[in-house]
Amino acid sequence: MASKTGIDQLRAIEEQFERDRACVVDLRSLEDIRTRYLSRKSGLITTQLQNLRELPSSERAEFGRVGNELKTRIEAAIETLQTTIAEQEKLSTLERERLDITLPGNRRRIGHHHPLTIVRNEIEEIFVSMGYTVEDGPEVENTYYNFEALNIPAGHPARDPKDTFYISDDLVLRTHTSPVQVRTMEKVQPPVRIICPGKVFRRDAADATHSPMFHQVEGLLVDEGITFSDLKGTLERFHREFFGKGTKTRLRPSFFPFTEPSAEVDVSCVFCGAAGCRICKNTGWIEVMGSGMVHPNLYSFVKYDPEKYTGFAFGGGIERYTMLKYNISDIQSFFQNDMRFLEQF
Ligand code: 2U9
Repeated sequence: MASKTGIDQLRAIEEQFERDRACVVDLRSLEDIRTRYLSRKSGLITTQLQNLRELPSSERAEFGRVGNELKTRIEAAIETLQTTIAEQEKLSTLERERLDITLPGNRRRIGHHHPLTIVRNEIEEIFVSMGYTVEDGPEVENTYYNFEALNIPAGHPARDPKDTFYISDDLVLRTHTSPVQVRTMEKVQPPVRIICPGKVFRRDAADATHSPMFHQVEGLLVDEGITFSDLKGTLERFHREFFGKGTKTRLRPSFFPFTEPSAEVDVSCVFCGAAGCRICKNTGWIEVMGSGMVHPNLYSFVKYDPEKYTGFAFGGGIERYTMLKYNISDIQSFFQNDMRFLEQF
């Protein structure tokens, strides 16, 4: 019969183990009791079994059997707990990270170009295909470039402060993109073939056809032997590309300080095909641009030889071209940022 005390101690360890295992809640606390009972050096079972040698030989066999059975039960219980807790932890991780794949996704709104940008790009592409480059310049401009060098001297009615935003006596918000052409001509000798799109500013009250800021595109071609028919051919080609093959272009005499002769430019009505409608006021024609041969006075400002070179220029509003292309009746729609309008493009 084994020593009562040794066996009792094993029973006490077993009872303690039962209490401890009821408190195990996760893999960490499980590891704690594994160490507490089974650690090679200091585990309660291990140290008990090491006492075997100190027992009288008659008790050793039973103590060893009972102790080893207890060790096996504790190992098995810890293994079972390990499997159960690992399974529970896996389930709770899955629950925590559960995805509801039936939820609708977050739809990304894909950005797109503003209608004015679409038309500006299209105009640029057409002129680039004809050998033009696109030039840019300051929106706050010196009166020299905005007026003087364009044959609009001091005192000219076109400089009236009721039409122009003056920042100081000699600084304005540019009223056209023509200063970009002057700046380019100062830098390069002919041949020059450029278009200048960009913002311009005029003191106009906002209504369906006017805005104090709008966009212009102006063009300039200077070389030897350039004639009025080159101007007409260029504008005809541009309008056919922009509005469609059947579009006709017509020039009517006009006046601008920077061109001589000057001409208003009409296209055959894009709405009725020149049959006559409300938009073209039954004329069959719609005015889209101004144009002319570069005034010889301008060449002296940029040191071009007026005996050697001639050139043509033209200018139109990008808003106007966009309104005609997309049948938009109010220029203010471009600036109101109403998604119901913008999403159509
Ligand atoms: C240089 C020489 C000549 C540009 C031109 C026009 C005629 C014209 C208006 C049309 C409608 C502006 O948007 S609008 O209000 N433009 O009528 N512009 S010729 O002539 C130039 C430009 C630069 C050096």
